[in-house]
Amino acid sequence: MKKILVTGALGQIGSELVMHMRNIYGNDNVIATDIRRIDGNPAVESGPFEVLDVLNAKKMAEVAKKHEVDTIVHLAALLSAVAEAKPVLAWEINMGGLFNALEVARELKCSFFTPSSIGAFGPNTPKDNTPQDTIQRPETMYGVTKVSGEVLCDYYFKRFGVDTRGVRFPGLISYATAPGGGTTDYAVDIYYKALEEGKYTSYIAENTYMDMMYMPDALNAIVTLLEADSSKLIHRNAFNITAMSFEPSMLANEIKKHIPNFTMNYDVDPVRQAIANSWPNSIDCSAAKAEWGFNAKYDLENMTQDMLQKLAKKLNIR
Ligand code: AKB
Repeated sequence: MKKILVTGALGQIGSELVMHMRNIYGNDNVIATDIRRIDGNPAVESGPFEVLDVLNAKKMAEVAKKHEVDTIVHLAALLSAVAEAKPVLAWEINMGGLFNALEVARELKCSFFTPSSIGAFGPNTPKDNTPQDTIQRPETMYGVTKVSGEVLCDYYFKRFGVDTRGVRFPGLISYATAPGGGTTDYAVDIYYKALEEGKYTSYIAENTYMDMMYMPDALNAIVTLLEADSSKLIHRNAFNITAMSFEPSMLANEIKKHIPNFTMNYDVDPVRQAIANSWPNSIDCSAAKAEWGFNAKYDLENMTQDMLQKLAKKLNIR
């Protein structure tokens, strides 16, 4: 039986992952933690919740021991655009938090999952069909922490036998919880603005392709990798995974099929555009497919249909 501690549980991935895993493993077996408590949040109300700052190593160990966890899903981190604005804080949180979580996993012999990102690649990485094993010299602090995190997780596996696993997430799109401070966030914002105002100004330029994935596929990927047979894993930290790659106008055209009057224009943000330019156009996820059966169900078409339907309901828009 798994008993799972989740850090950053009220963030974009965490708030949905906690509910997804509580459905699978039982409410009491998923311990949600975050730096702040948000009363009324389903992840807070439907099972155990603890306030936990990931920089507080002592408290992290205490919470893990108290709940006798055997698995840690470490999500707390700053995303790319915020990390670029606050690089020192990003290093502290992304690396300090990861180190503390790995140490708890080592002490308590826990399995461990933490996400990496397409941000772990850089301008001299092959841009199309980016291989699983390739050049990783990112030029953002976010990317630096993601590559360092991958290497550190591999180290904990080889040196201490901690069962560390991870994926390089593309931009994640969901209707439940908004992302905060990422480069790919435009692909979420656009749905809100399309429904609320019928128009959107993209801060990412035309012809900028990035990989994306709908949240249900991301949640399935985490659970499938955590459950995967260890002996089949050649790679660990971290697997390329993706569901689709598009540029902003392709997303706008898909939305127009449902909201014909929707219009889009561009006001490019140089900081986020530079980050996007340094990332791949599309990544190759054949290693994830071969080693643990990764499979994405949603493409641009069925994701857009589902997003608009669910978001309209959430925003009370007919
Ligand atoms: C971001 O844009 O920072 C994230 C990511 C791709 O890691 N969504």
